[in-house]
Amino acid sequence: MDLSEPVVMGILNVTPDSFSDGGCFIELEAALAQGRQMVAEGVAIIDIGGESTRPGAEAVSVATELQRVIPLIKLLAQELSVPISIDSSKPEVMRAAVEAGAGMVNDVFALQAPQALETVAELKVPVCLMHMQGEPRTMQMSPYYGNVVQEVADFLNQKVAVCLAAGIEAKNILLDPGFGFGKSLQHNLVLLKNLSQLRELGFPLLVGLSRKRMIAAVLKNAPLEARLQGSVAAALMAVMQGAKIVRVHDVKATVEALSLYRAVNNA
Ligand code: 9MG
Repeated sequence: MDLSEPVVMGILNVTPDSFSDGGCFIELEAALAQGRQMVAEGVAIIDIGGESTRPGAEAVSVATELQRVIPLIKLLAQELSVPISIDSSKPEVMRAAVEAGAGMVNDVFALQAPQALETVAELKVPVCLMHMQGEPRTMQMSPYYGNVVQEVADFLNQKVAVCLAAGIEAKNILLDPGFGFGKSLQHNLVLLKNLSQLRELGFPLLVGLSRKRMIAAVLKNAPLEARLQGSVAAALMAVMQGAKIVRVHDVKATVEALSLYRAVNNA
C-alpha cells in the first residue's frame, strides 16, 4: 500500500455489540452494501472485525468469530479493489482471514496471544501492533501511567523488537497508540497532542479516534450521532502530526478532510 499520503481505513464490524456499528452489519447483505459504500466514498482499506473490543466487551469463541467474518471477507475480497484487514487477536482467525483474501492483520493485543506472532510471521502480511493497558473487559477501570507518551512508545518499541526477532519484516509493521484502550480522557488528549513523538519509532502510525468516548467527553457527552465533526477534527490532528492511516466509521467526511489536508500540504 502506498502510504506516501495519509489514507482512510473504514471500520466494518460484524458484531452485535461494537460500541458504534454493533448490530448494523450482522446480515451479510448489509455488510456487503456497507463495504461497497465505503469504496464509493474513497476508503483505502476496510477493517473487518468479528469480536467487539469496546470497554467491557466479553470475549467470543474462535468458531463464532470465524463464522462472522470469513464469508464476508471472501465476498468482499473477490469483488472489491481495496485491501481488507482482519481485526482479530486470534491466530486461527488471522490465518483463515488471510486465506479468504485479507491482506493485513490489525491486532489490538499486539500479537501477544499464543501463536499469534508465529502466525503473522508465516503469513507475511502487514500487521498493526496496538498499545493497550489491560484487556477490554476491565481496561477502563483505573488506567494509570507515569508518562503516557513514553510508556506507549516503550511498549511499541518492545513489540517491534519481538516481531523483528520472530522474522516479521520491518516493512510489514505499523504502530498504533490505542486511543481509548486503558486510557483516561487526559491520557488520550496528551497522547493526541504528542502523537508526532511516536513517529520517531520509525514505523507508519495508524490511529483510531472515530466516535470514541474521548470525543464525546470533550463535546459534553455527545451521543454517537453527534460525534462526526469531533471525529474528523481528531483524525485531522493525527494526520497533521504524521499519522498515515486513520481508522474511521465516517469514510466520506474523513476522505474529504484529508483531501483538503493534501491540497494545502502540496500547495
Ligand atoms: C479494533 N479497534 C478498535 N479501536 C481501534 C484502534 O484505535 N486502533 C486499532 N488498530 N484497532 C482498533
